[in-house]
Order: sequence, then structure tokens, then C-alpha cells
Amino acid sequence: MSGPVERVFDAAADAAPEIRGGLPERRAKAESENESGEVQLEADVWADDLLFDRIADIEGVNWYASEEREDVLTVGDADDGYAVALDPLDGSSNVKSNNPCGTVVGVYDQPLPAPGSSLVAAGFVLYGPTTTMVVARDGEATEYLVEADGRTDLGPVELPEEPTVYGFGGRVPDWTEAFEAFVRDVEDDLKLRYGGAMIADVNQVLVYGGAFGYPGLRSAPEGKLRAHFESMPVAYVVECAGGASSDGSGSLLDLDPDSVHERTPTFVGHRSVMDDLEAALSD
Ligand code: P6P
Repeated sequence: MSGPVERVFDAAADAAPEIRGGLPERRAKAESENESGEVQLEADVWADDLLFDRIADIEGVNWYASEEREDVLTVGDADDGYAVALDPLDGSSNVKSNNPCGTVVGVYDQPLPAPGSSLVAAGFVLYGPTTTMVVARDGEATEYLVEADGRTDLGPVELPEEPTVYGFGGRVPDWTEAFEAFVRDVEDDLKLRYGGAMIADVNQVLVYGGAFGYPGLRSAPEGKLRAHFESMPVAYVVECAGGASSDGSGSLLDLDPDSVHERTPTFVGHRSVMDDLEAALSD
């Protein structure tokens, strides 16, 4: 990777120690709400500002969009270039309970809203016992250890042969009948792992194999996760790692959202689990 795309991930890695170091004193909730109508933690807004300051000036980045900002910002002066879409602190409600959270990055080669097929790279920073980063591009996913003096290549990320864990969001009574029946079958084979931060749960799937998802609900048929900032970037990563993704009927990278903050039912993991899901939801 070279040029602006590489520099976007360098910026996210460089910001990580400062974001991690600034979390302890930012566990309070901010007064504002984000575009998705969710109360913003002060940490959400602060992380977004910090990443904006490091990414907006990168030559070749023309547009900056974030889960925490209503509008896409034009930050370049050419018609072509990259659009960077971020969830600055995915799973920020985990900060209060000292559970993992992180930053999701998607790099699109056209202005937003944009189809999943226009992603040229995607990745995430994960604040767990250590700070790691997964970056995917050109069909490959790589994990890095992120420290104050830079990032260390830990090697390729490849989904294991067999699935072992699953985690699906939303309240069970709010699941559709077809989805609940699917999960009852999954439970026979896999172990529940769900921590409330998408990228931490997705990383468990990348390491142990299985599936993560946030389904369409009776009360919210589109589910909770945002296509540009969460679903399509993690689908890109998991598909580069040898897995699959689905919105219940096909790959999340086939989506072409009409609006920047659009939500979608979201599933990533082993191809076999995605196939079973799509069969269950098609009945
Ligand atoms: P729930 C975090 O707010 C998030 O967007 C994802 O990171 C996570 O998977 C999901 O929402 C958790 O939602 O309803 O389980 O709190």
C-alpha cells in the first residue's frame, strides 16, 4: 500500500496511543446526540476531532465522514480522490465498563454515499489488553501491534478452518422468528461470545472462527449498524481474511446505500454460517 491510503492507516495507528491514553478521563456522556440519534460519549467527539485533524490534510483524501458528524466534509480540492469514513470509537459505551472498543476505518474511491464495491481498503484499531490494528487491502488482511513508537507487523489474518464462536446483537424478543430459529441451530455448534463492541466481537471471529451479526429487528428492520462506517468496512476485512458477509441475502459489499448514515442488517464470518443464515431468512 502506498500514498494516501497507507497514510490514512498510518494516521489511525499514530492516533491510537493518544486515544487510548485519553479514555480514562473521558468516560462521561456528552450532552449531544449523533446523527443516528445516540447520546455521544465525550470520548466519541474527542476521538473524532483528533482523527479528523490527522486525516483531513492527507493529500488525496477529498472527503471525511464520521458516524459522529451529520454531513460529509469536503477536505480536498479535486473531484477525484478518496472518501474516508470512520466510526471513531466503536463500542464507546464499553469505555465506562472498561471493555474493548476501537476505531473503524473505510476508504472509498468515490464520494459518499458510495457502494461497498468502492471500498479500496478497510481496517480497525482495537483497544483490548493490547492495542492492535487490522488493515485489509487487495484481498489480504494484516494484523499489527500498535505502540507509541509505531506498528509491528504480526502477520496475515486468516479465518480458521472451523467456526467456534458466535455473537448476535439485539434483544431476543425483538428478533424475527426466522432469525431466532437460525440462532437456535447455531447454538448447537458454537459458543456465545458477545461484548457490545462490533470490532471486538468481529476480531474474536477472525481469531477463533464463527460469526458476528446485528440482525434486522421487529422494531428496527434495518438493524442498528451503519453501512458506511461499520458494516461494509468490516465486511471488507472479513472477506479479505477468507470469510464472508451478508445483509441476510447477499454480500454487504454489494450494498449501495442511498444515504451516508443508512443502517443495514449485518453479518460477517464463515461462509457456511452465512449460507445457513441466508437460507433461513429466505424461507
Ligand atoms: P447493543 C456499539 O454501539 C455498536 O454500534 C456496535 O459496536 C455494537 O456491535 C452494537 O452497537 C452493540 O449494540 O444493542 O448490543 O448495545
